[in-house]
Amino acid sequence: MPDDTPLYRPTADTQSGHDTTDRYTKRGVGGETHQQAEEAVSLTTAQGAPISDNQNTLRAGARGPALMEDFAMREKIFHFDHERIPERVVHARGYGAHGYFEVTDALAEITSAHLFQKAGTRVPAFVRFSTVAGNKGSADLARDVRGFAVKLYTEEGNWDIVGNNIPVFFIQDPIKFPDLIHSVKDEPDRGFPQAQSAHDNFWDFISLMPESMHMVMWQMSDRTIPRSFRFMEGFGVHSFRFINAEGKSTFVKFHWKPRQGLQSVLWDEAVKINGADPDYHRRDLWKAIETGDYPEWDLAVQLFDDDFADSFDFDILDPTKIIPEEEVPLRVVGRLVLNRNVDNFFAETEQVAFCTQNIVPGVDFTNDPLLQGRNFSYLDTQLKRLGGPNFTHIPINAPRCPMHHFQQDGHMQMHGPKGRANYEPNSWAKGGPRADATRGHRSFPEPIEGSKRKLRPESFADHYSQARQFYISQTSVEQAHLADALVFELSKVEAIAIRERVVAHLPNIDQDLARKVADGLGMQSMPPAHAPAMAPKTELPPSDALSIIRKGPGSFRGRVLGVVMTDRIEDTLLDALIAATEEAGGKVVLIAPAVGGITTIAGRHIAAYEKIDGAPSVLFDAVAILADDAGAAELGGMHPARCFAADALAHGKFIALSAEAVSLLNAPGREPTAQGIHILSGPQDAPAFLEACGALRCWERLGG
Ligand code: HDD
Repeated sequence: MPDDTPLYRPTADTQSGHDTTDRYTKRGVGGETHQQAEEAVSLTTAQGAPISDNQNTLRAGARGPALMEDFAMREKIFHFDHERIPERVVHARGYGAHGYFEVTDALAEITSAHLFQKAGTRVPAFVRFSTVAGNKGSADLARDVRGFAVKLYTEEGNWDIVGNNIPVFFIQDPIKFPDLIHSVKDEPDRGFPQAQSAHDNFWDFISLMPESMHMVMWQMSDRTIPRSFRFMEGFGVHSFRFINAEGKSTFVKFHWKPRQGLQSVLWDEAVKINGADPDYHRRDLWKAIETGDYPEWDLAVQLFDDDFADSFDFDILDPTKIIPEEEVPLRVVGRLVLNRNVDNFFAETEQVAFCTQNIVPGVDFTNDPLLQGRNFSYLDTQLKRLGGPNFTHIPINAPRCPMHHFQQDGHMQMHGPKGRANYEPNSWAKGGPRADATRGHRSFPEPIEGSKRKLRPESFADHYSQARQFYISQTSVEQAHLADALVFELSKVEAIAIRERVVAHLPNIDQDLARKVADGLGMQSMPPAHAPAMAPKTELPPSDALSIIRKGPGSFRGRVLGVVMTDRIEDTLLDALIAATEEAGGKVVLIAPAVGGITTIAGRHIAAYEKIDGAPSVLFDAVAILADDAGAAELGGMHPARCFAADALAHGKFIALSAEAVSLLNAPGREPTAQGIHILSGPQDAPAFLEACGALRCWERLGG
């Protein structure tokens, strides 16, 4: 029977030739429009069959049922239904980029690693930064440790340095890792809080684990609210070994030092950034790379021998301890440059599989128990997450050097080995690869003796000395932030006994810190100090290397100036600010009451990057407000503009104002004559303002 229902056939407007340029590149911040027009190609199924209609499911009659025979629709929905893979159990939220690692100082006498034989050797690298506790969709500015995982694609296999932005860890034994992570993640009965340690379960666990106290000091410092991935250090944490051609072992610790300098945000900024731009860190890295401002890190090593290890105050196998830079100096041996964003987030950043046991000849493990446990865990987790043993076939995980082995089959096998030999030894003419005693990885033949027991060595028993050393190494501003962070976190803990148990550890670190936290919590009396397993040493000297502020960059390079502008502003002033910022190696983001932009006094139209509501001052390293009297009045009538100014002031930002914009700071509690505020009388004042911005924050205004 003819089906005479009138047909309306919706079609997609995908090929109509609209010029949909990228919001970001459109604005000329840099880079080229990367969505070049592609030659039209036919849409096909995954099996390659061309598809005639991508808008309508096959139907029996115009208003009849859908037919399961529509293989194109079924394949599309089937694939969609299976798009998600399990997120990482920790470090689920992360962001990656490609680059390279270049050796700047050969280490041939220390390690036989091919990579380090001569200066100038370059290998491709992929780095993934992450938070630890939050789920994949959590906000970037959670107070949390940051993962700093580096994969080096060397000529002798992939070498993964799976580190953090903190050089120590919470626990000494891997058997406690599931407990640590369970405690910090959302509580199982209620499913919250997400991505934060400020809750009972975490602090309950911590209060019962004195070995975590050193890490807790780092965690409560501004290290866990970095301004950007670009401004963080990275650490391999454990002691590893380098082995040279003669088989001699040297202990080594790895440090990544950002050439951009260190920088963190204030807690109040972190809270607000999470609302204004939950993708702040990933956007920052993506933008920097997209605009050619490639972040770089030096790789520095601390090298030491058995004699130092034996004489060191602590056990070099204990991952809750650092070796102060003053005791074993850093030697810079290479640089890491990130210069290419991923093409596809899932294929690369999500599927990348880091494994601590990925090392190369010339590098070896130590008996750090945490490292030994990690070597099991990472391989195991990839099986679950990536679905089978062939995850090394995924391009981001595949070595860039030749590999030959007899492994075969399994889910998603991508290799097609040829020939008959799939075992070794064999006697076939083309018998395949053989172990190579000369080039192959050799473990350091460390003599091992002792009885098989579950124990924790005595040399791991000092839990407070380095916690104290960290605390006394901070500037007074940083010490105050650390105490405030403890007060904040413990104020979210409901069980008073847990609060008290945490505070009871603090006198073993520093009496003053303990008092500040107890007062901040409004405790009636100080709980008795926890009895330490080993008396803390109070004589460890402060180390400048442990402070962020003492390692500031002293330059505005790589930083961002937010400029609020209104109609009728002076062209020369705006141009001078932009020029001075670029001269200093920074970038400008233009903000206006409407995103369409403003018209200058000379009649020039200038497009804005942001509407003021979407660009609070917490997103910028320094700010400027350019307005004439009418513009200042317009801004004064806008709540977001008033908050912009008030926050910039409260957060110690360097602020530049046109003379007329001063009125925006003229309110009770706002002091336009305070330090760090530059009133620009003309374009000639712009360079001095940018020079001042190199200090990044006017600590004096914050009482520092
Ligand atoms: Fe871990 C992921 C760093 C202890 C078990 N870890 C993971 C990542 C980083 C670290 C950066 C994310 C890698 C990526 O971006 O994909 N982990 C550390 C550091 C530790 C540490 C610096 C202490 C020094 N981890 C640790 C222990 C265990 C694990 C003790 C288990 C016994 N870590 C894992 C894991 C993860 C992981 C479950 C989750 C996803 C993955 O491995 O690939 O296996």
